[in-house]
Amino acid sequence: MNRTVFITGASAGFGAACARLYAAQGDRLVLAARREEPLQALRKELARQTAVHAIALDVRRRKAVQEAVERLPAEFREVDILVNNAGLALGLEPAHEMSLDDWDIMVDTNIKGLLYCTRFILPGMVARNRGHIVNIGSTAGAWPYPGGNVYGGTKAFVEQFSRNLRADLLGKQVRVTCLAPGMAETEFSMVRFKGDAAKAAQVYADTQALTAADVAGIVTWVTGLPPHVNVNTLEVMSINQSWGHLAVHREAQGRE
Ligand code: NDP
Ligand code: 8X3
Repeated sequence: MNRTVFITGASAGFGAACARLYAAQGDRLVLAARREEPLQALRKELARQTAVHAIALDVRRRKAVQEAVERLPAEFREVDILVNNAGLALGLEPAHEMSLDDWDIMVDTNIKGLLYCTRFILPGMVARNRGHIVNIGSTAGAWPYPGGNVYGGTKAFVEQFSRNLRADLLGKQVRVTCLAPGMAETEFSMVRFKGDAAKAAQVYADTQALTAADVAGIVTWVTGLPPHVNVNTLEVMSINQSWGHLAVHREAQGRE
């Protein structure tokens, strides 16, 4: 489609799946993530289909994000679509046991990293009066669960920030969407459980979760709608996932 798409967290999961779908549509790609090896492998794979610029980038580093955007080669400079996807959960312990370092990393990546990418790319979109930002939220931003403490909090931020961007951008042809998926099988749980493959596998055992390709299909769909149509917030789950009832503590259960 000849658009320029900037995808953060493109080395795995949703980001890599989005890259593959946009490449198949003929869009130009800017792919960003920390790990060079998977990023370069993806760049090589997709370079057969489209123009690809890969950047080893930690979105938590404000200056590095600024330089990455300012130094985009001319062909990639006019970003039409920003997929703010880089993010992670770390740990599933209750708040009083969680690592403060892990909380910092989630806030720095899921909130501040997303802000840096937005703030450096958005002015160009406004100047061109053309663009679409897709922020990847989560069902965890709306529905609390034990151990979701700060991760869910960061995703609630993503949803409200997305709405506030819409408020600021009224009158401009720049769209903003918050896509909030539920459980999806990617490297997400391996990261959350710090490489414990057995624990990660349990999350997806005996069920069909969303796939990265499912989520990428939705991202490419919302960005392919007519330019006057803005999907504000979209929550998506596997048919196999739903809400639990509210928890009640009972003395008879002997819980402290
Ligand atoms: P993956 O772990 O498979 O992919 C996460 C991506 O984010 C990787 O490419 C990783 O690359 C990148 N990333 C992490 N930290 C940074 C950083 N500091 N700078 C740049 N890139 C970074 O997970 P998913 O694809 O599942 O997750 C993508 C997004 O979707 C996240 O925001 C996640 O919170 C959200 N999400 C996931 C759900 C799920 O169940 N899987 C459901 C709902 C939302 P690298 O390590 O190379 O930097
Ligand atoms: C990822 C989905 O339910 O593990 O955002 O928080 S969940």
